[in-house]
This record gives sequence, structure tokens and C-alpha cells, in this order.
Amino acid sequence: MADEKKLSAVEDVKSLSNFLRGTIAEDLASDADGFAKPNTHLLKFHGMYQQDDRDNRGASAEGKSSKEISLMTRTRIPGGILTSVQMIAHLDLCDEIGNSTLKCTTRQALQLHCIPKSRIRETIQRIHAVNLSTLAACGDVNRNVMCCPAPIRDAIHDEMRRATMALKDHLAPRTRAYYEIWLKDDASGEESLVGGGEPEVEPIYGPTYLPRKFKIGVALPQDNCIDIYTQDLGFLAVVREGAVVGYNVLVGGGLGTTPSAKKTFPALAKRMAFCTPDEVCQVAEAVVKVQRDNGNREDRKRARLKYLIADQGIEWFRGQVEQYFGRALPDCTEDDVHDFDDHMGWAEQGDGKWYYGWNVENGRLYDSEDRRWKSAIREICSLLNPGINLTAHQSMIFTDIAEEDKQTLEDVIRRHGLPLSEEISTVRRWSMACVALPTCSLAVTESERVLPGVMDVMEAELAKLGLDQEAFTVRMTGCPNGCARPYNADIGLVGKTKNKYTIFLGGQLIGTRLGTIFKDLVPLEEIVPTLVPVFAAYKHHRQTSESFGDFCHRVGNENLHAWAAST
Ligand code: SRM
Ligand code: SF4
Repeated sequence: MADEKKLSAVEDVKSLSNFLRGTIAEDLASDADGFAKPNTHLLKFHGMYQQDDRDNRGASAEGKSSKEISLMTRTRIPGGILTSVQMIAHLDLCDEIGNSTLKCTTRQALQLHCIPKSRIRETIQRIHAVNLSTLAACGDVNRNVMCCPAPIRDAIHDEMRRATMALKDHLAPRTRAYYEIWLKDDASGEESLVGGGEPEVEPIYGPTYLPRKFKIGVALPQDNCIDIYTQDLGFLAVVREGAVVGYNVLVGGGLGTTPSAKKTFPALAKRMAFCTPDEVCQVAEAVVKVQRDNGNREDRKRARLKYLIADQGIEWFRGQVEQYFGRALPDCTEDDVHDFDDHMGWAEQGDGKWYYGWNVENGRLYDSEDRRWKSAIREICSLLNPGINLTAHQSMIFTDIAEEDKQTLEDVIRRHGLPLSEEISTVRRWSMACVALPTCSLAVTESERVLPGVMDVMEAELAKLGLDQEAFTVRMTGCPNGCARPYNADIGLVGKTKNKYTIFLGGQLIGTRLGTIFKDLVPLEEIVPTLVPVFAAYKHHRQTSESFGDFCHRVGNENLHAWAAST
């Protein structure tokens, strides 16, 4: 047989799964702690990861390492838009079933950790009971569609939210497996999530779904808060006279990389073509189908859309998309990303109400003796019943607040020992860290648990240099997969090996440039001391209103090292 390529093991699992069923139901019924390996791949499509709390690994009686198996669930929240009731339902779940914390993610979703298998169905059913779902939050399908979370009531944001919801619906998996496995006997009594009794078919994905995960974001040129250049597929709104007339379509962003494998790399998306608002779903479908039929299914490390585009070229890719779409698409307009807003603090939404962006450090909601995030949110929800929009920076926006309730909201936050966004230093406010230890099985270093300490030291050093008002992004991850998007930040801190990080410099706040390696294998406690001379060089050699990332990019690593050595 001529050169038949060997598919990755996950492809076999998908093709034998009968539309994502596998033997998940059988595993659920068994007494085993967890699910069998092939089912753990399928569980991702259902929005769950089998994990263990790595802090609690112990030795069994036989001397082998023992793990307490549990599940992480990720609730898909398109555009991050939630109600108070939905937020409270998640807080209840984390308290009653999970590890009593809730994580706001970098893609505007919510994660529960440490759910025992014995209570996973109940968890999914309770999420479903508040009209949310974990289906397609993970897995080789289109995941949570991101959109600017600012609750601005105008034609532009309304259109972007419409496109987001339409994309979510259009690209949703059609399998009834989710309903059968998790919801069938649920109290809502719904017949099915999608479809009725028709034969099962996945009209867009087919039976083996996509070669790899797929991510979409919708943004504005003046507000790239969702990091559109890191998405597999981005729709950048083109606005004329107060209305969205269409979108520039960006393709092939993605950040995951394996430093030891040269064939992998982070990539920013490429500008492909323009489409009108009513063409958004058909264009997305065409892009998905080109990736479905041409993406790499042999090597999962090279299976993201960015590699297909790198290998075949953007012109080839665009031609394929146009074939699936049915006709040629116009070129992108000149509109491009030029600014960013994290939407923190108070702002009017355009309908007489206010919104308040509240910075949640690294997205982790918990109650400790002196900082009570969960209690504050519960109280705000019960007093004011606001909408809650999750941001792409692991924070949240309380929406629809009446002028006379603004003080109440601030009082509640303070009473629970938490700072208002305006009281947080800019460097901390614009920092992010991925989950990493103890739950992430891929973590090689700490991230979320140590970044606050790094920030304490960095804040003090920046204040000494008089740079505390400078706005730049510091993003940390516990491995090179890039979950907190470190590679296009001003400063990226990427876990490389135990307690050691690679420092990337030269990305930028608006997310349109990748940083480069400044120093590798820097121990955690050396991160700030390594950066202080660079901050000093920035202070002395920067051009007027040049940002930190732009400065590092302009002068280059060689100069930065030379200045650092001379201080
Ligand atoms: Fe991620 C895998 C957490 C956003 C790139 N990511 C994981 C897993 C599921 C680990 C695993 O496979 O076992 C992590 C779960 C940890 C835990 O215990 O909760 C995880 N990723 C996260 C979250 C929760 C980080 C956070 O602290 O907020 C984010 C959830 C987003 C969501 O709500 O859907 C998260 N992950 C991202 C992003 C950022 C983004 O999408 O904007 C990226 C980089 C962009 C990209 O996709 O290229 C990202 N995660 C990855 C990768 C590398 C993918 C690749 O192409 O190589 C992996 C590993 C993999 O897929 O094999 C990964
Ligand atoms: Fe885990 Fe790595 Fe993602 Fe952090 S970047 S959550 S350590 S996979």
C-alpha cells in the first residue's frame, strides 16, 4: 500500500466512539475511581478532564504512588455572559462538591476542580438546570467562543454578541451522547439538547470531529481584550458610521509549543479575507471543514490549524476556504487591532445603567479568613442581581447596576476584605497566571499560586524606579502550553522545568506581536532580580510614551543584556 499514514491513537478513539459515547456510561456505572484511558479523551468533548490533586499524591501500602482521581469540569460561557443565578449555581457546586474554589478562565469560562466521579452526573445536571453546558468546552471541536465582554448597549456590541451566539450554535456538536450519558434522568425532563429521534449525524464535524481543539474570538480594532491574534479563527469587527459592516477574518493563531520539538511554535493569526455579518457562520464552517479534511491527524503536536497554514501557505488556505464557502471573499479592509481595554472599574453601559469591572487575581474565587471572593459575589448577587460577564483576563464585570446601587457594590467588596480594581497596581491588574499545580497534570512549575508573590516584589521594585503607573502585561504559565497567553505579553514567564522559568520579552499589550526569549531557566526567586535592570534600562532609554514591550522589542535582547550587565 502506498505510504499510508498512521493516525494518532486519539483518532482511533474518536472513530470507534459512536459519536463520543465510547464506554463512558459503563465506566460511570462501575465502582472504579476513574474512567478508562480512551474514555478520558472522549470526556474532554463533554467538558471534563480526569485529574488528580498533585498535592495529595501519596504512597500506597505497596509503595507505589497513589492518586486521588477526580474531575475538572469546564462550563462553556459564550462571550462570558452569565446571570447571577448561573454564577451562584457554580459557587454552590464548588462548595458542595468541588474543592471550594471556582476558577474564571482565560477564555471567559468557569472551571470546577476535584469533582469525585460519584458526583459528576449531579454536577453536570445542576449546570444544565441553569441553562448552561459543558459540552464542547474542551475536545477536538470548536470551544467557547470569546467576545468582548463589555456590556455596552449599542449596535456594535449587539452585533458582536449576535455573531458570538450564532457561531456557538452553528458549530455545536450534534451528538446526543451528552444528553444520554449525563442528563437523561434529569429533573428538567428535556427530550434532547439537539435533534429529536433522527439518526445521528455530525453535519459539520463528521464522525471523527476535528484533528485538534479549535478556538474562535470576536473583537474590535480599538479593543482587543480577547486576544484575537491567538485564536484559530478571529472575527475583527469592521465598523462604519456606528455599525458593524463586516469582519476581517483572521486564521491560524495558537500558542501551544513544545520547546524540545522544533516543529512546534506559537503563532499569531494571519489576516485572510473580509466577510459580512450574515456570512460569519458559513465562513467559520468553511474554515472548520478545511481543517477537518486537511489538518494533521497523525501527530497531535502538529494538528492545530496554525500548522496547516504554515505548511500550505495562507493563499492556499484561503483558496480552500473559498471553495467550501462557494465563492471568492474580498480582501481584509485596512482595519486592524490598535488598542485594548480590560474593562475594569466603573463605566456607563449606554442605557442609563453602569457596569463595574472587578479584577479577580488570577481568576481564582475562594474564601479565606481575610479575603472572601465567594461571599462578596453571593452578597452582590443577592442584593443587586446583576449580570456577570467574565473577561478574557480571568476577571468579571457586574452589569446593569443602577446609579444608586454603585456604593452598595463597592461597600460589599470592601467589607469582604477585597480591593477595588482602582486600588490594584497596574502591573498586578494586567497580570494573569494559568491554573498549573496542583490540578493540571501538565504543569512543570507553579503558576497561579506563586504569581501573587512575584507581583509583591515586582510592584515594590517598579515603585522604587517610579514606573508603578506603567501599564504592561505579565503572564505566567506552569508549562509551555501557553494557557495564560504568555507569548504575546510584554513579559511572559513560562515554566520550563522544576521551579525554573523562561522569560520572554517584547510582546505587547494589544497582542499583535510575539515576544522572544530573554533568559532561560530562571529560578522563581530570580525572576524579579533578573528583570529589575531591564526596568531600569527602560526608564533611562525609552522613547516618549513607549511601552515596556515596545521598548524591549525595539532595542533587542542583546542591548538589554548589555545594559543589564553594566548595572
Ligand atoms: Fe489550556 C491544556 C487550562 C486556556 C493551550 N489547559 C490545558 C489543560 C486542560 C491540561 C490538560 O490537558 O490536562 C489545563 C487544565 C488545568 C486545570 O487543572 O484546570 C488547561 N487552558 C487552561 C485554562 C483553565 C487556564 C486558566 O488558568 O485560565 C484556560 C481555559 C480556557 C477555557 O475556558 O477554555 C486555558 N489553553 C488556554 C489558552 C489560552 C486561550 O485559548 O486563549 C491556550 C493557548 C492558546 C492555544 O490554544 O494555542 C491553551 N491548554 C493549551 C494547550 C496547548 C495546545 C497546543 O496547541 O499545543 C494544552 C495542551 C494540549 O492541548 O495538549 C492545554
Ligand atoms: Fe497546565 Fe501548562 Fe496550561 Fe498551565 S499552561 S494550565 S501548566 S497546561
